[in-house]
Amino acid sequence: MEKPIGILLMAYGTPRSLDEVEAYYTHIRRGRKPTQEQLNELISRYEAIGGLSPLRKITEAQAQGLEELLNEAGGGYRVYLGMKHSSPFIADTVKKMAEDGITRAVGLVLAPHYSVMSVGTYIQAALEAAQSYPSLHLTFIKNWHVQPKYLQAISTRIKGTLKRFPTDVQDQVRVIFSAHSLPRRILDMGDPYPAQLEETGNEVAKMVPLRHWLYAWQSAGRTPEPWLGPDILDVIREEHSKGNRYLISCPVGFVSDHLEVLYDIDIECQKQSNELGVHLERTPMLNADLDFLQGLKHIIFTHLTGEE
Ligand code: FEC
Repeated sequence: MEKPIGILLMAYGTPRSLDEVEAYYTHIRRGRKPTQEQLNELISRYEAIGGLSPLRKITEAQAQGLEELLNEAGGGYRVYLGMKHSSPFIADTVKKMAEDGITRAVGLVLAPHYSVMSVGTYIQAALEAAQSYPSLHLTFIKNWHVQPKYLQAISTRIKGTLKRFPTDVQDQVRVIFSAHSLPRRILDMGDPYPAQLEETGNEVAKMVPLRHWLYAWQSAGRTPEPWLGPDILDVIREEHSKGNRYLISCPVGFVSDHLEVLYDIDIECQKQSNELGVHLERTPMLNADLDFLQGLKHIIFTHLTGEE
């Protein structure tokens, strides 16, 4: 029997319990332990969203759903999950693939936009691990921010979210497309990340179609160096000062419900909007919805047939 093609599906990862938060945070900080104050602050954010992030369960459902879709027309594909900051770590998953005898594999990160500091670090972790297994031929999909089914899935969710506003104000609603902020020094490296966020937003805006849309960065790290702006909280305040009272947050840089959406948008941005008297709604995340997973399947098939 022919060996299956392996799909190395890579995701951020999240702690399995509050006891694991310290190790997780230390890993994110590349081995530097957080202070007790930083740790308590992060734990309190997990508590505010119900104790833990749903990210792990959603990522697992995405992997399972994708494997089923890929194998719809017969077997031949096996999806392996590898996480950046929690187990199963990317390196362990690459090892497992090699031990299972996989010789051809495709790496795909569950984040649409490429930055050397985001997707680039996942690819680096996988490539480093793969060096020990020369029989494993591993190639990568670097970005998929304008893949039509992904854009369509976002557009559908914006149309649904617009209906939550009274009919007479729907043409005034402004959509804020956001992605995770990164240190501003990526701009000196000519990083494509900011341009890719705009490409996604502009394409979706054409599809819906939208009259008003803008861009923001969210969830900037708590480090002293400058991060990409404008921050979404400032954008909401700015829109309010211009008299705009109806906003949709569309966090296109993420695909799942998790801390950066459930806390940063649903709690922090919502609190500020309420105080200002702004009506803010958020588009539902793609999670393991079929329309999105069909898009991932398409991206993988296109990559494998060399059409990219
Ligand atoms: O739900 C969860 O448990 C996990 C949510 C989560 C996602 C996520 C995605 C991205 N991050 C990116 C970059 C950075 C950089 C730093 C950083 C720090 C954190 C911390 C937590 C955290 N991130 Fe994250 N990120 C998530 C969670 N992230 C918790 C630590 C506390 C804090 O700063 O809030 C700063 C590292 C440092 O201190 O040196 C940089 C990027 C993404 C989107 C792409 C991707 O998914 O990989 C970029 C989900």
